Amino acid sequence: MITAEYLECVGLGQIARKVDHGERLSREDGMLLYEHPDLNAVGYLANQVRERLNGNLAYYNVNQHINPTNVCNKFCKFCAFYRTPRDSDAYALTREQIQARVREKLHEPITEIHMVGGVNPDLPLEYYLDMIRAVHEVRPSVHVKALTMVEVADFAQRTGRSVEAIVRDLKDAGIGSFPGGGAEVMSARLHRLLFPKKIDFHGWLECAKTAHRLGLKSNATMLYGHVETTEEKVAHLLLLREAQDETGGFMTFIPLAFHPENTKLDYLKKATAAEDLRNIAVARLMLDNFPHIKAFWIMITPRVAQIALSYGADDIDGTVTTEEIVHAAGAETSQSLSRRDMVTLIMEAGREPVERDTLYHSIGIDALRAPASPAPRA
Ligand code: V47
Repeated sequence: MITAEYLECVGLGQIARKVDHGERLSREDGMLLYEHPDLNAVGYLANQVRERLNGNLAYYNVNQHINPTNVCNKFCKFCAFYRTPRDSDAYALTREQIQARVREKLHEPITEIHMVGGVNPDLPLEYYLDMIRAVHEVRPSVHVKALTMVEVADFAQRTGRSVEAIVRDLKDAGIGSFPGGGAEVMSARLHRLLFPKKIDFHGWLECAKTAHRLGLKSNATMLYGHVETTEEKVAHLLLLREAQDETGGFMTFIPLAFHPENTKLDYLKKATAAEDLRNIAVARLMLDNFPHIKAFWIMITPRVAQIALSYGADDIDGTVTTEEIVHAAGAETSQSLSRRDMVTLIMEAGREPVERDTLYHSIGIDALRAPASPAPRA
């Protein structure tokens, strides 16, 4: 058992006291939490915050992923999904194809459609506005969580209009919120090295804060397990915490484990489960103003996501149907799970499943809580 004496003994006494009193942790605390040899002690502290904020609840949703295009002009070194227009498997879905994808799943109780893809210079803003309208024509009440700040900034740049005007257009078309991707790790060094064609973190934060001021919520991610340093990860968390102090518009933080296969960084090894848990735990402790921390089962496997529910996470994302971006980079998890699987995963981890919508409103009492077969292994 981890006791106050033990935490004192291993040099975590001061952080434990801050956690106990709900005090904000410093940059130095973040560094120590990342580098401390006892992951379980770090997880124990994160679990205290997790249970204070979210009790025994663990959230999931029923969602569908649609990637409108794989053509991208950003050429990020960590990405295996993008294609150039000349590649034989390059695509951009038409409005009819998008509607067909939505129609295919109409029998499923999907509440969210998650739409991200490449930054395709041939697709104008109007394509995306129409894409959102097209989804709602088929499924009027679904929440469309779409695009990232990278696309928003790109539209502003291409059209010569303000970020605010672009966000207003997207809102008028029916966008519900923004997913978290695009900032990767907020470091000028990593920006130069891995994704120099994308907006830098100043631009990403400005777009996110603009969206929040216009009443749209968003998520935030951090891509870890490549060539980032601990200092860079702690700085990323602090920048997000500062932005959240200003706007309160972030819903959840999602650490994303880098998958190297088919990328320009394919010589790197995939992050270990211990690193996955560490990133979740440190995020929970540092991001004291984020209501939720998500363990995205697709990235870290359902098994590690279950453990993460005791290391700071209170959300495991959704049924997903059908993930393509990380699977292009060698993810071995399945591309979707059923609603029953999500409930079983959470219950096996000793938590209480809550189906949520994108904005974390709970969707009734879960009728699926009866015991079921064991959760899937991959
Ligand atoms: O920004 C790209 C990441 C992100 C790889 O908001 C990779 O609920 C690992 O943002 N290995 C896009 N990661 C996905 C994203 C997301 C995912 C799930 C939920 C939410 C949410 C948002 O995917 C990109 C990038 O960081 N990514 N390639 C790769 N090889």
